[in-house]
Amino acid sequence: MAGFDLAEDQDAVFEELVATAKKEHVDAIIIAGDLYDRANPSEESVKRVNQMLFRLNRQEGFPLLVVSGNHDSGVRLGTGQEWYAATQLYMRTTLKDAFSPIVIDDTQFFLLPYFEPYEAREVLGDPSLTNVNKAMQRISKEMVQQFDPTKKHILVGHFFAAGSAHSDSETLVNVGGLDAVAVSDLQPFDYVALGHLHNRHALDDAKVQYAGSLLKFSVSEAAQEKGVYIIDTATMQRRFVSLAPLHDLQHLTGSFADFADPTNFSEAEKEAYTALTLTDVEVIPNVMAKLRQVFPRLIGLDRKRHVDLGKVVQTNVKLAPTQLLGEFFSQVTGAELSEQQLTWAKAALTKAKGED
Ligand SMILES: [Mn+2]
Repeated sequence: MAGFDLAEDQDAVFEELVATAKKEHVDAIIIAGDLYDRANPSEESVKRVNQMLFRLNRQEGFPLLVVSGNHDSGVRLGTGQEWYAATQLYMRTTLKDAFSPIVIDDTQFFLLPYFEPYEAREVLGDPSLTNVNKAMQRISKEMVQQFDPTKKHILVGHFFAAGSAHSDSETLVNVGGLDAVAVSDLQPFDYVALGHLHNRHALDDAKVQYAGSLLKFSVSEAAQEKGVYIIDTATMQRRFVSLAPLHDLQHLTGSFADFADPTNFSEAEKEAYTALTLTDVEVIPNVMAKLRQVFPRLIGLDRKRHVDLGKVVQTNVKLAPTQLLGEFFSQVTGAELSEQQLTWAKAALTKAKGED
């Protein structure tokens, strides 16, 4: 993220996840994709993911229910899934394998990896499945036929779910060009555990839940609380358990003087991945280097826009250009032009006149 390697953060949150799973005595762990952020991940990433799966499944003894996401290569990830199943590492990476449920105790788990509409047309032999929503209606029907009425039924998926009301209008479910599954089509299941969106609050539904990412991966996620959901299959009630990151991700707004003074911040704040918005209007030489002395994990820096064009009032256009500029500047920023700024303005004006 922003050039920072998140390996130690991932390892730390993974340890918390393991501790939580042991403390809660979970019977299985769902991983709803993505496992990687690209189809061809680095050797280091492959090694790390394999170690995590090995730890959870072989060392801690948890059954795992895994589907691939849109960033994963289903083919690469799925290599070996037949023999992983021998130790209850259940992995599904292609649509055709999604229809036979995994049974653990009182529950049937339907593992549906990320899929494209063309796969649904191929696998189900139905050319009318032109988008993910239509495909999901059909997939859901197929899965319902596999329902054992004496068991609970959980769908594990990786897709964009939208709205709570189903509409026949395709435009409604293809928001922003994203093929979305209507939540109403998921109602046959007792619970739907989804991967894909980083925000666990992306959808508000009684039985459809995004887990959200384990870490904050962008400034837009700064306010989100990350963690895991514990599902009780007897009641289908879910409970969120937050996992604290090794380094938080924060977005702060203030003056350079405030940020440059390390005594204004706690150790945790200084160690956090930090995006700063400066309220200053002046040029600050070497600003990044200076702020990195306080916030070594600086991931972004911008300026608060002071200009408020709504404040511009009628102005006497017969004023000299520099006077006019000075008036405009003070109206929109609330500050006077400095000597330096006035010099720059004059130089620019001279140059512009010369070019005429
Ligand atoms: Mn995804």
